[in-house]
Amino acid sequence: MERQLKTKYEPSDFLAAAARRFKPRGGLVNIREYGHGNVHDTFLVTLEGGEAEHFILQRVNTQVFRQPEQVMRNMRIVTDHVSGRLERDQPCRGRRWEVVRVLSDEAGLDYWIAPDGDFWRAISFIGGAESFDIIQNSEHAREVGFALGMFHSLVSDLPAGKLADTLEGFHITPRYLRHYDRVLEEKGAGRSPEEKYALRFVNEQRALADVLEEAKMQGRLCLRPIHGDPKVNNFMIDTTTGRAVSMIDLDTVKPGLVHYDIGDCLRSCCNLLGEETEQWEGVQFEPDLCRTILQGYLPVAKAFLSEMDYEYLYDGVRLIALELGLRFFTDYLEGNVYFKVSHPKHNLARALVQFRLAESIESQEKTICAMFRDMR
Ligand code: GN1
Ligand code: MG
Repeated sequence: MERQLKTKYEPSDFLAAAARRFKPRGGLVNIREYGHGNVHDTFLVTLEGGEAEHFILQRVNTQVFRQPEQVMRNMRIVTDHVSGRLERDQPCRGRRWEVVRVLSDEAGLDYWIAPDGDFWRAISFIGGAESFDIIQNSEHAREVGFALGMFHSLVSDLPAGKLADTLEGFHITPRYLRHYDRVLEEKGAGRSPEEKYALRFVNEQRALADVLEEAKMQGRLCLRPIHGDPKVNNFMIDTTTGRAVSMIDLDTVKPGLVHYDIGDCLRSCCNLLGEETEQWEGVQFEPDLCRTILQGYLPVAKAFLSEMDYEYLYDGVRLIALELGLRFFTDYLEGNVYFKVSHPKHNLARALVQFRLAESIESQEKTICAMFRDMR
C-alpha cells in the first residue's frame, strides 16, 4: 500500500526521486540536509520501517570531482578491502568499528545520473553515533587519534596503485601556490586590513610550500593510501560509549603522504574555535590536544611509520594549515568557485582562521617539535 503521506515530498520531487532510485521500496518519511560539507550536497533520508531506517544521499559536486565514477570505484575498492581486513584480521576485536557501505541503485550501479545530469549516490548511515565540529574533550581527542591510526592501518596493505587519483593536485601545496599567483594576477585583491594580512602572510610563508613535495621527490617519504580529509567531523563517535566507531567521507582516499592526513587532522582538531569561527584573531593551536591525539594515533600506527616519517610531522601540520588557508583565500579571490559559501566573504574568513592557526603553530615550533621527538 502506498504510504499515507507521512512524507512531505511529492513523487516528482527531485530529492525523493533520487532517494527512491536507491531504495525503491519502503516509504520515505523525511529527507533533510545533513552535516556541514563544503563541497557536496548531503541529505539524510529516513525511511519507514519498524525502527527508523536512514541512509545518506549525496549530490556529488562534479565541478570539483570531474570523474565521479572514479571516486565511486575507489570507494568500492577501499570499503571492500577494509571490510575484508576487519573480517579476516579482526584488528578491532572487542570494540565497535564500522565501515560505510556504498548502496547500489536499481540497476546495480553505485550511482545514479539524473536526467538533468546531476550525479547522485547513497551511502549507509552509521547509527548510534555522532560527529562534532569541535573537539569536545581529551577522550574525544584520543579516540580521533585512534581512529585515524586504525584507518591508516586498515588501508596500509592496499596497493596505492589500485586507487585512481580522483583529484589531481590535491594537497600538492606548490600547485595551490601557483594557482594562487595566477588568480591574484588576473583578479587582484582588495585592500581591506584582512586582505592585506592574508596577502602578506602568503608571501612570508611561500618558501615553505615545497617541503613535503621535496621530501617525496627525494624518496624520504613514500606514497600510501590516505584518507585525504580527516577533519574532526569526519570521525563518528558512539553516542553511548564515546568511542570512535568509523571514519566517513571517503571521497579523497587516494595515494598520498600520511603527513597530509596527520597534519589535516591536527590542524582541524587542535583549534578549539573551529574552522568556521568569526573570531579568527583568537584562534590558537592547542599542543595538549595535539599530544593526546598522537597518544591515540601512534600505538596503532607505529608499525608502518618510518623514522623519516617522524621527521616531517611538524612540517605536515604547519603546511596543511597554510595550504587550506591558501585554498580558501584563492577561492575568495576567484569568486567562490570551489567551496560552498553562505556569504561572499565566507572563504576570506575561513582563510584568516587557517593563517592565524599556522602562525600559532609556528610560534610554538619548539614545543611541538620536542613533543614529537619525545613521542617516538
Ligand atoms: C572540504 O567538503 P568537505 O567539508 O568534506 C575539502 C577539504 C577541506 C575541508 C575544509 C575535496 O571538505 O580538503 O579540508 O573542506 N574537500 C575537498 O573544511 O576539497
Ligand atoms: Mg570531504
